[in-house]
Amino acid sequence: MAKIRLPFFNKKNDKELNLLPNGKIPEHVAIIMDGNGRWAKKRGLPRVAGHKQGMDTVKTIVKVANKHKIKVLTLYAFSTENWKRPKSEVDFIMKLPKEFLNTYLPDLMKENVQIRTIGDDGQLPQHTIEAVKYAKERTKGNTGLILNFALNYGSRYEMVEAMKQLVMDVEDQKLQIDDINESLFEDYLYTKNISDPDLLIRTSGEQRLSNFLLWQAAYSEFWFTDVLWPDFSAEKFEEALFDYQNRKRRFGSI
Ligand code: V07
Repeated sequence: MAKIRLPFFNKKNDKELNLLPNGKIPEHVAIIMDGNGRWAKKRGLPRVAGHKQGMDTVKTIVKVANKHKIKVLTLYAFSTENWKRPKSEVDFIMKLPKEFLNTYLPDLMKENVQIRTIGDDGQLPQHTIEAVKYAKERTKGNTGLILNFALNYGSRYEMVEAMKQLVMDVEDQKLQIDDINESLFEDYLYTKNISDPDLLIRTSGEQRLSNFLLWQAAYSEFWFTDVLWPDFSAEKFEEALFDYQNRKRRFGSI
């Protein structure tokens, strides 16, 4: 059988590493794209310059995910806590979905990428909602990578909303309390019909979940890097995939 070699350079020790030819590739990768503001500050630029550069990194990483036949890529773009930032920064960030789509939607169509979102998108500005809605509509027939943006997403909020809906369905006698189990609960989450993340990456040195996919990441492998999101590269992403290939997952068994 032909050996698939996917070479990349590890800049630290100049040693060439390969993804394992028969190694497993995570079906679902989730990423906390952290360090955009810090990247800008280091260069004497306004924080928003970091967000803009971070947007271009998204496109790079989508290409790599597609190349390795990853099925779902979930990106934490805006959390329910991010509203606490200065209004001018929030306003700028809310224009990024449209800017991203204006630049990249033709490419994403060619690459057969399907755009989805998780989170409470009803609270986003109308222009953001419309840009995202249009992209979801345009790409809904695409069968390649699912590019899933977490927009105004918070995991605790997601679970509380799920619980409210569950209670309503019990009150309406659509459900009985004894019907409630883990699998049914998952049907009430934004991630209904999406497998749990196999690999969760966070950039820029922080090592915490920050209210991202608390339920879904119960058995995820975690991978952290000090690299700031705007500097995150195809090579770094492949380093994370290589690391994942060398882990043993047991899901609680021995
Ligand atoms: C955002 C750029 C990446 C770094 C982290 C925060 C800033 C792409 C999108 C996007 C969202 C939906 C969509 C297409 C693109 C985006 C926000 C922030 C809110 F359909 N990047 N990016 N959305 N950042």
